[in-house]
Amino acid sequence: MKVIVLGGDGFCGWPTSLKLAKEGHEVTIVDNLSRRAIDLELSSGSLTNIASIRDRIKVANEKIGKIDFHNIDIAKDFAGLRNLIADVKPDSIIQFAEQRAAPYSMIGDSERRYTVDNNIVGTHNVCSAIVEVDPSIHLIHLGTMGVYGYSKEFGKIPEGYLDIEIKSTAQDTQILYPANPGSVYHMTKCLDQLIFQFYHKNWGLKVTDLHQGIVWGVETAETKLDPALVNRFDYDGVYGTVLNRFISQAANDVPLTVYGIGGQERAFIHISDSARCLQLAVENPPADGERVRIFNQVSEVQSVKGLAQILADQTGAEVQFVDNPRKELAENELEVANDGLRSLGFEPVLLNTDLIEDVKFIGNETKHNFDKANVLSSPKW
Ligand code: NAD
Ligand code: USQ
Repeated sequence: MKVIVLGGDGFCGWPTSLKLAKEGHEVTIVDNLSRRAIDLELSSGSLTNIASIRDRIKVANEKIGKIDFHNIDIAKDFAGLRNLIADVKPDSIIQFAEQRAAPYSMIGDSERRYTVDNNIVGTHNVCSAIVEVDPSIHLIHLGTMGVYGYSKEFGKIPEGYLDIEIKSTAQDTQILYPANPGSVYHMTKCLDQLIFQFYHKNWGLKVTDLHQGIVWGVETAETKLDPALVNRFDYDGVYGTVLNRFISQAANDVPLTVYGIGGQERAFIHISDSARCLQLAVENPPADGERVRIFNQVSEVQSVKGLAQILADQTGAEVQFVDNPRKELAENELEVANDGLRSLGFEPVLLNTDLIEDVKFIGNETKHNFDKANVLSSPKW
């Protein structure tokens, strides 16, 4: 199949592109390299030494399969995006290209507006370009578990839709699960859902929206094949996600920074599983006319303090409870359905000894890049 991967230079997009190419698909990466620019803006960046996009593409073509690259800003260059789609004629387009850090989106006015402009306009441009070029192209979008609000208010979280009964008519129906964002970033993912719902209703757009949990780990079978293919690994207080931060902290003898009492439960998935799920979505498009298909792309639920304890037990790291810089529930209980991807063949890898392997890799290969000043750098909101 031909696949365009928007945001294919990023943490999830790069290993997914390699995986798809390895499986024999023809991959075209589109990325404006804005994450590399934000690394400079934040004086932070990947703990691993990521190669330039030019070297990544060269080595990927030598060692893995067919991957092409185009530097296009999908929010600002609609014509460039539309023309590329018309030239490539993809079977599917994966949309990873959004500003994805909740803390970044809460720093201040310019970061709030950038996140909304970039994510909403970018995603809308993709839908609009597909409708112009060929509405049969399958759009796969990376949503987030955060659209649901992490609560058990309505029981186990279903895959995107909620069964309800309308009291006045005693009618049973289904609605899009009530959106409950916790940051401007998460708000953009909630708005993306409405864009898809409307484009499907009006133009029959074929969409899979993958509500993904927090991705952890760094390497996949493909990124290990050459140092130039190594994946990025964020560890700072803005882009670093909780388990990867804990892994980098354990590897560098820094106490694990549990925010608040660590009672927040979240869904997790390993980076290899994330790429595998994208492969399953690409190879199994929804049927013609099927409503927006929503899958929860998650492997398991853990509490933040539980994660810290697992790592402390495995590595001897110290656990430190620090003031929570975020406005969020101190504790929540979460239970999530993931039957959709499982029905396509997804078998999740659970937190296990890989964790200690990642700590060793991060400790051995990247110690010289670790900057302690980046550990407690999260903005307060
Ligand atoms: P990332 O920041 O590492 O990668 C995003 C990529 O998109 C970057 O390379 C960036 O340069 C590019 N990009 C951003 N705006 C662009 C634009 N306007 N035009 C072209 N390229 C643009 O993020 P990631 O961790 O790989 O996340 C990818 C997607 O998956 C995001 O949409 C995110 O919301 C979602 N997601 C990520 C996680 C996670 O834990 N990392 C969890 C759930 C969902
Ligand atoms: N946390 C800590 N200590 C830390 C960092 C975080 O206790 O050092 C806590 C946070 O307070 C929060 C939880 O860990 O309760 C998760 O935080 P996170 O930064 O790992 O994840 P989040 O901000 O939710 O965002 C990440 C990705 C985002 C994706 C989302 C999936 O950056 O792109 O959408 O995970 S989910 O959380 O399932 O909505």
